Amino acid sequence: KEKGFIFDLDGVIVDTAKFHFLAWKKAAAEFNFELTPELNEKLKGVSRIDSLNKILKWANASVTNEKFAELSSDKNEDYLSYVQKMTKKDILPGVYNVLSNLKEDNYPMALGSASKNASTILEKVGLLDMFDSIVDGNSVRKAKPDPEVFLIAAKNLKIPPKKCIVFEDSEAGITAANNAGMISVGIGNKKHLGHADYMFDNFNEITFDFLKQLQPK
Ligand code: B16
Ligand code: MG
Repeated sequence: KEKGFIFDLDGVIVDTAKFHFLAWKKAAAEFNFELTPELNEKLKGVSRIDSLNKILKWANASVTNEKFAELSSDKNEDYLSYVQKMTKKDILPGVYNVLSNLKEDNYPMALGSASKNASTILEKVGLLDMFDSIVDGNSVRKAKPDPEVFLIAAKNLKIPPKKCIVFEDSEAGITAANNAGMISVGIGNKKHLGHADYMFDNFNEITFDFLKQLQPK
């Protein structure tokens, strides 16, 4: 195939942002900081360690290395307790259709996520088999907006970066896709995604014909 498709996870395939929010809110309460939905927006697409560093900065708090590790592991345990309850009902609107159409036509597909829990989540919602490659927080050193995650995905798919299409819901993720020289498709909140090549509210708005005719920039 001449094109490859790369999907972000949180905010594109599933809405796990609400679980990250609940878990970070609980962790932040330990140092008496109230995490608001507005601040939570800034944690989307950001790694676990960078997220905790940001929250501590907002709270003007500092903790020992030991406490830092404990907060981050407690947060993850709490987050995973929500993830355990996920089913295919948690797949965002229109996503299953797009994935299965692309799969039926043998387009190479990869996941490009900052999460270390990506495979667990895909397994829970029954989408693990859809992807030819899973590039996640365990295989990447440089976080979005660095293009590393998407460049590794393209390499694994054996498709040149400029022939890859990236679906992203975060500002840093669209910047990463653009930095990789790929075609960027923003999903969701238009306010933070003005730099995307294309923009949609959700996957119900994306037709298979549109994806087939997409050309490199
Ligand atoms: P974990 P994405 C990101 O996923 C989330 O948007 C972000 O909020 C989270 O902190 C990050 O994954 C790390 O997740 O703690 O599970 O390793 O949007 O890149 O799929
Ligand atoms: Mg995301």
